[in-house]
Amino acid sequence: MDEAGRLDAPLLLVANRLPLARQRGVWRPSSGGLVTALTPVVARVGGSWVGWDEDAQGVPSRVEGLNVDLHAVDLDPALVEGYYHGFTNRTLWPLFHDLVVQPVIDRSWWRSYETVTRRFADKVSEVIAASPQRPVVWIQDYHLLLLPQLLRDRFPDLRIGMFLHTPFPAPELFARLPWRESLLGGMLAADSLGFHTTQYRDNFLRTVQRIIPDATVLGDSIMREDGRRVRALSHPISIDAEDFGALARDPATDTEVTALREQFEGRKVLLGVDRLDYTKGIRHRLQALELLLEQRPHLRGRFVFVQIAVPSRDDVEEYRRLRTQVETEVGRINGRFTEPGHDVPVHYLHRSIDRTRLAAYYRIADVMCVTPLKDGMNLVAKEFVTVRDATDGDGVLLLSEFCGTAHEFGHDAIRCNPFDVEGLAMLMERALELAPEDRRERIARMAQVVRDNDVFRWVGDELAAITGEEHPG
Ligand code: ADQ
Repeated sequence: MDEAGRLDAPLLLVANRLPLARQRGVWRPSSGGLVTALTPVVARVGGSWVGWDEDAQGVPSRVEGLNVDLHAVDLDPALVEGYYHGFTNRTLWPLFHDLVVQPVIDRSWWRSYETVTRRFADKVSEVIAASPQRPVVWIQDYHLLLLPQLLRDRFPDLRIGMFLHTPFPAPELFARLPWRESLLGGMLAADSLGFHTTQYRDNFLRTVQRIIPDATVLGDSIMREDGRRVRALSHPISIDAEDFGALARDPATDTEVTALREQFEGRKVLLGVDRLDYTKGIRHRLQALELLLEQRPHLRGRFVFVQIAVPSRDDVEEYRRLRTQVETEVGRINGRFTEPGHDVPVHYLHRSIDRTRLAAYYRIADVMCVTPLKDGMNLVAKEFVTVRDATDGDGVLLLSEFCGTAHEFGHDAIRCNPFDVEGLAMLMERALELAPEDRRERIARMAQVVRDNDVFRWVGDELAAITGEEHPG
């Protein structure tokens, strides 16, 4: 990399999906944590992106708003069933999130996972063959843990990095996977492995020590029998803070803010913004809210709770069940606590919203509730403090201690244990009553952390590690 952080070779990103959605026949960039993080990166760095798309044949090679060449991996529905709806979403995802639901072990899903990885390796090999210069390959996430090994077999000198967007679990949890050696072996063929926190990185290193006897762990490096050295590093992912600040101050956001303030006039606003995923703790949050309304009658009618839930993985049984449970709970709370002639206490939006509206919701929230049971990082918390710091400097972040963001924000957020529903209800009340001066100081400090560690720092650190140029510390 040169001094401006530019690579000496083209970047080839590999992720489960292409960052695309087709709306009314038009291809657009999609939303979600991984895409939110990588879009500003590709805007600066460019390169190619290999990923799966349901409509692989129809994917264009470029899409407006995305500065990458797109290469679609075509998978037939039976493979998607085993690989995506099965192994990644029902085995790895719950296992990597500390079993907040029980992972399912199914050998046919594993075979699909292996087959899909070969398909990815074929597509990546095609792109490499067509590239005038050998690219740097950067693989994203738990869908592709086996891919480094397949690529290393084909291109021994390829520079390969991998970043895990989820937590990495403790060794005794990882050990439950019947394919634990293969998965670790797949990962260890990369040159560098990135994790959100030192805790996940240390879990990984301990897992390697326990499961791969020929690997020697020295500090943050793993020495392989063939003499290769693999780095395992903590690189917390982040957002484009400058861009979010500008969005917060945009006149279009002001217009949305005015409308929302009118809608909720006279009431405080508690806000939740999540993918509709069982890891995000939405049910515990609603239960805490119900308890608060039950035990603190004087607060009724004085606040509203807004839950924005992006539809997610609705082909998977556990996610369909979660949706029904959440909607039942919202209905029950509103049924119990709505006074005739008055607004409901819970507003529930099951949809994706555009960035301007999202920023407007962040701006009107008195308390942002980010209470996952387990979350690799959580970008919503970072977006919230950035938006507020760029505007009125006010607001409170109620933050689960079980997400990566909690490691960075320390006690400037109101930290909670979301499993303790009663305690969560008490902290919601405390957050509603926090003194203005205290609120402002906390927001300012958290926003500073995000500014100092934005997404460009993350990508710079990741790419430097892959190319072997990272600076210590
Ligand atoms: P996610 O689980 O998707 O990401 P998160 O980090 O919170 O979780 O990112 C969600 C993104 O989607 C945010 O940028 C947010 O603004 C956006 N979003 C949420 N609700 C929305 C809505 N209703 N409409 C539109 N946009 C919405 C995974 C991991 C995380 C990790 C990221 C990045 O689970 O732990 O932080 O990847 O590594």
